[in-house]
Amino acid sequence: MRLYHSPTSPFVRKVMVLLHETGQLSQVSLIAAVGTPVDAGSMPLAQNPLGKIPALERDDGPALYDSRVICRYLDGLAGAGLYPEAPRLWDSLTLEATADGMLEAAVLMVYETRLRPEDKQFAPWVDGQWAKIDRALDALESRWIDHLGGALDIGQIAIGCALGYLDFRHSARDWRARRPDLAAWEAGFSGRASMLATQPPAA
Ligand SMILES: N[C@@H](CCC(=O)N[C@@H](CS)C(=O)NCC(=O)O)C(=O)O
Repeated sequence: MRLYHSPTSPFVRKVMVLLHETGQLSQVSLIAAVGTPVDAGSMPLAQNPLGKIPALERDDGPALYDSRVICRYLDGLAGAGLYPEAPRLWDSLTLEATADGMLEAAVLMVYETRLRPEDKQFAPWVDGQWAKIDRALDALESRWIDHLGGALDIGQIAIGCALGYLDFRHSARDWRARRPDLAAWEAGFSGRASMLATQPPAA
């Protein structure tokens, strides 16, 4: 299998962490891909018409995207059980959706400041994206700590990658303030071998 990859993409990181955790790294070759919504660059447009990474090429079927689909596929291949039985499954998937929503907002904030000319940037829009992340962080602190402390699942992997991306791109926002339990969970989770091996390069 071939994974279109960038070391700075938090969505790619979800897939990489899952590959580490399920012992499948040797099954996948990494293909570097770079691009943005305004310049597709080397993004895998033939594999993913949305022009986004990650995308996973398989020998026996069409390429898979997005990170949620790829993670579930790879978990199934390994029989790893990172998607528990219902009803816990619904919590795991909601946690993953929360992490992905945080990441989408966080990536859009980066695009707004990096890709849009300064005179066209719209601060209320950026603030609105951060407000989504801020509410999600509050929900994690108040409602999800028990789940995060349970057996490893896709929800934890996704949240670990989302918090890592906030540290990577939005550290000045100090997400840990007012969230001691989430900060303590992250301190432990970020020490896993899979998380250490997939840290983004220094910004
Ligand atoms: N929902 C997608 C999001 C993927 C995504 O937004 N990836 C970014 C890199 S972090 C990307 O490819 N951006 C290029 C673009 O939007 O054109 C997933 O989970 O895979």
